[in-house]
Amino acid sequence: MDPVRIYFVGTAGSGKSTLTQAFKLWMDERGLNAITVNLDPGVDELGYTPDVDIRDWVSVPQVMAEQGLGPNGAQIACADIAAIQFPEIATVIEEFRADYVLIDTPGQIELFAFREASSVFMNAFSSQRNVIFFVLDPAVAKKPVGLVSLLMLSSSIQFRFDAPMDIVLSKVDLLEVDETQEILEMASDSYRLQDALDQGGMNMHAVSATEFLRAMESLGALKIPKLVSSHEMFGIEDLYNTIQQYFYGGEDLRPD
Ligand SMILES: Nc1nc2c(ncn2[C@@H]2O[C@H](COP(=O)(O)OP(=O)(O)OP(=O)(O)O)[C@@H](O)[C@H]2O)c(=O)[nH]1
Ligand SMILES: [Mg+2]
Repeated sequence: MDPVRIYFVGTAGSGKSTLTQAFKLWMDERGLNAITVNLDPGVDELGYTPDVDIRDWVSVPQVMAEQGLGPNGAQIACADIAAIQFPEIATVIEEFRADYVLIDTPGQIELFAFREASSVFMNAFSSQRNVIFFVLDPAVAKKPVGLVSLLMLSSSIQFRFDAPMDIVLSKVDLLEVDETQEILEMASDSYRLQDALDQGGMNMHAVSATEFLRAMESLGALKIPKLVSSHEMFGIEDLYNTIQQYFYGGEDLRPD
């Protein structure tokens, strides 16, 4: 069967790489055939050894040295160079014949969210079985204004890619139970989010703000986040079950 590609996308430091690693460990322990792919040409220390690493084709330090660019310019140049290499990288990934391809995306989310390279990557494969997990950093998400910004970012990613997407609240081990509960409520209910913004001193009773939040809700940008702690290996099964529902009608394909 065609592999499922699972993209972990989120703002810098939200926990993408740690979750990629934890997911791989979880799958290995259950005899599932998964590989990891690093798509960040600028990362220095990943914390794990990916099976396929974009830095073997193009890397930020190399482009900075060769083209005399600063780190941000080099990131963009790398994305464009990488786009040319993606057919070859996709072939390498497909040669693993894995059932699950876990894809760790760049810390600078705009490289994935806004540049053409990410669509080129997704379309480089022979099948289109993709799922996106948008990772919320609890340090940002626990403030209502921060949460709205993250959900807007997640909507722009949903708008751009034709793939099922779920919201994941990472590092829940760092949150108190009531903080987690509050984020769950705000992220899935525009009235609750509006109240929280009001209490934070934002004038969210303006008609435009109300309409904006309702529009986000009706577009499906507000949904209950999945809770995960990679450090405690918590919530990974829930993500796995979500994937099974999208692609296998809920059937669990774990070996007996
Ligand atoms: N307590 C706790 N910390 C976590 C967890 N997951 C990640 N972290 C920490 O959060 C920090 C960032 O994690 P990364 O996995 O590197 O995040 P990232 O999104 O890959 O970061 P960039 O690639 O730089 O954008 C690290 O210090 C991790 O140890 C978790 O489940 N619990
Ligand atoms: Mg990372």
